[in-house]
Amino acid sequence: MNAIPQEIHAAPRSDWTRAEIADLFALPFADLIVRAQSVHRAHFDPNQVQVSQLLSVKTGGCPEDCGYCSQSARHDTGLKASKLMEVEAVLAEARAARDSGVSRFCMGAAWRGPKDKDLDTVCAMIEGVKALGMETCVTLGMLTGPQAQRLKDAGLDYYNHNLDTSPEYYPQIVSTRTYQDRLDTLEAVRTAGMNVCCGGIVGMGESAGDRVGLIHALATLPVHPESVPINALVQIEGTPASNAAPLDTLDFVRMIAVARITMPKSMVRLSAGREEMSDEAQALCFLAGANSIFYGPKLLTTPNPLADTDKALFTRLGIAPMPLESGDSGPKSGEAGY
Ligand code: SAM
Ligand code: DTB
Ligand code: SF4
Repeated sequence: MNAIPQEIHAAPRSDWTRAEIADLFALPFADLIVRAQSVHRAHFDPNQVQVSQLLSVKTGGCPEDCGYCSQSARHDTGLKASKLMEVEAVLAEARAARDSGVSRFCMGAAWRGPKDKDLDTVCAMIEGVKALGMETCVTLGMLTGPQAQRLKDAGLDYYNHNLDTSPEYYPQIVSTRTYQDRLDTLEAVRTAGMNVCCGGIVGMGESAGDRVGLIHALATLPVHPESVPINALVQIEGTPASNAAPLDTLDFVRMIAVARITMPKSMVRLSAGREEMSDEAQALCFLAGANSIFYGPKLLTTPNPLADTDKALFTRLGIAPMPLESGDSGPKSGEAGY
């Protein structure tokens, strides 16, 4: 425990070793949590949580084979596929989200990567959401450099693209794109000057070493992602990953804590999986340094806690939604929001 005083104010490092990260995971639970909370308090208001809302703007029928995903055309999940939404329909959803106090609107599309024609439509969505005064995030699959630049020019604040798991376990989960493809997309997003949102999933049957490997891959990126979503697998019937043993909640909390310690200035998002978590489990995640959630009744295709449930949780815990200027970037409106 003597490492805390020097560590808490330390600048972010990109030279973490796997051994150091494994040592963090191996700490007694209380030592790990107090260390994560100390780092968290050095960089953030511990009683504020950023809230974003998700919308699937193009659902299902995806050619990729990601083993966890409801939207892959290769898995029989019973999901109804739909075409890219009209811009006006998306803006109506964004307006409703803004009016309920949401500050960042995240749009997802079930593509391997966007076609140039579709990118025109997504750019119009981004411009429209920006005009509503919200931050924007999209997740559209793989990007080329010029595609990333187009999104930046449309005013995009964040691009979400996850590494999902360790480089070693990854081939067991996805075969249609490589880990290097994902790193290349992340580099294109960085080069275009956008904020990176990048994390992964826990609970897909990975080993403890794979969790170390995912954190290592994220924390040794040249610049840490501004936003790190940690997803607990939402088990979808018909997907290969749904056969994995259920995730131990305390292992999930450890993942959040190690992400917080290794990427001290990043927003760590308690992402998918909250629907199955108790208030107490979520409170432990916040204690471990999570400071962002998805808000609203749906993630992309699966349920999320209802807004009133989250408001009650925040009240129980004395948590306030993070005002825009306290977050990782974006417009400085000064408004607090859900
Ligand atoms: N199609 C794009 C892509 O994969 O690059 C964007 C959308 S994709 C659904 C975004 C991320 O959601 C995935 O990379 C994965 O990390 C997460 N995700 C998808 N299905 C999930 C599930 N069942 N449980 C937890 N996380 C999931
Ligand atoms: C991320 O890491 N998690 C979100 C967001 N980025 C796009 C998606 C979670 C999806 C959960 C399963 C579903 O709703 O289909
Ligand atoms: Fe397609 Fe994205 Fe789902 Fe993979 S995670 S199958 S790329 S929608």
